[in-house]
Amino acid sequence: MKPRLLKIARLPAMLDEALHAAYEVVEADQDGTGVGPATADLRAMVANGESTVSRELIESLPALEVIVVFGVGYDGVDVDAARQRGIRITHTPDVLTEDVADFAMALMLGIARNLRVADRFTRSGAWADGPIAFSRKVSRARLGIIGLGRIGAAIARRAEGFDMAIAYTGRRPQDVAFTYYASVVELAAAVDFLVVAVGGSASTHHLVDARVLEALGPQGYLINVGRGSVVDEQALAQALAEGRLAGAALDVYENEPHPAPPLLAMDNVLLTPHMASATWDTRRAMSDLVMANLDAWRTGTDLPTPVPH
Ligand code: NAP
Ligand code: 8YV
Repeated sequence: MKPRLLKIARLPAMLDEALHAAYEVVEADQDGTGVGPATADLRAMVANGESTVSRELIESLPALEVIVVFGVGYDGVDVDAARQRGIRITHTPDVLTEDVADFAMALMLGIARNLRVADRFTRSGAWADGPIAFSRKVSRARLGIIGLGRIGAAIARRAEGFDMAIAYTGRRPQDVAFTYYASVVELAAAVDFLVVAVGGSASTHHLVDARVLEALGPQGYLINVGRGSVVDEQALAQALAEGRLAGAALDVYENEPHPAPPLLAMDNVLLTPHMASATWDTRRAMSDLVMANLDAWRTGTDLPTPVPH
């Protein structure tokens, strides 16, 4: 008989198929609601970067042994509650790094070179009345990265190819050639493009607030491929509306799938639907890693990618 597994995420069909082949899959909402009463034998759960695995949900699953996250960010999981129960957590680091870094560059180029407006300008025929307005140069500009981890470092490597002057912030300086700023405000004041590559946590909540946006200034651009919770979206919308920021390109939001409504009407804002890792290659690799972690859990071998302690 197949073991039962709780799935609280929308997953690619290729992963759904693999899960259904090996497990009896019990589906619930992204926060685990709707799981139903038969939870006593649910020993494994599959979630994603957008799922909420609360203490309450964990406590409602007496047999739970492992939480397997399809995604590198696991800020939705109550890690303390899981650890107190000895429940292990896995995620999918590394395999998505290149795609997310590529996408950060795409967002930066897209907003600076006005691709949204340019596409509309070309399609509408407005071009016949004269050339499009000038846009902003990216090569040789100053780039600030919040969170020089796997993805942040991959963004830096790409930006080196654009001859950008690279600076970063994090909880501590690293042994790298880039300029370190201990505070996000200082970093923002020193750059043209500020990229969020840090995950969600209590310590990163609203790290980019009104003060940081003020420091980035009317010529500055904000790009977010990290987590929506890192940016105060209301303050961002206000700064953009008042011309205190040049533009923003966002892949993640505080309240997904609903970007703050004022952002939707702004031409100097590029919005994408949390898709930075969504290529066939990467989603296949993430799916394989989810299955590898589940297989290891079932056979009692070392989990390939447990979350760090
Ligand atoms: P990572 O290697 O753990 O990098 C995160 C970095 O953030 C670390 O280097 C850490 O550096 C820094 N950091 C942590 N707390 C901080 C704080 N309070 N202030 C400043 N910096 C802090 O993780 P990753 O693989 O690069 O992934 C990063 C995040 O990207 C994920 O957690 C996820 O939220 C997001 N992501 C988004 C997408 C998407 O679809 N848009 C896809 C994948 C990942 P220090 O330890 O030196 O502080
Ligand atoms: C995914 C992510 O979009 O890895 C993460 O942390 O946010 C993304 O790769 C997500 O986990 C899948 O829904």
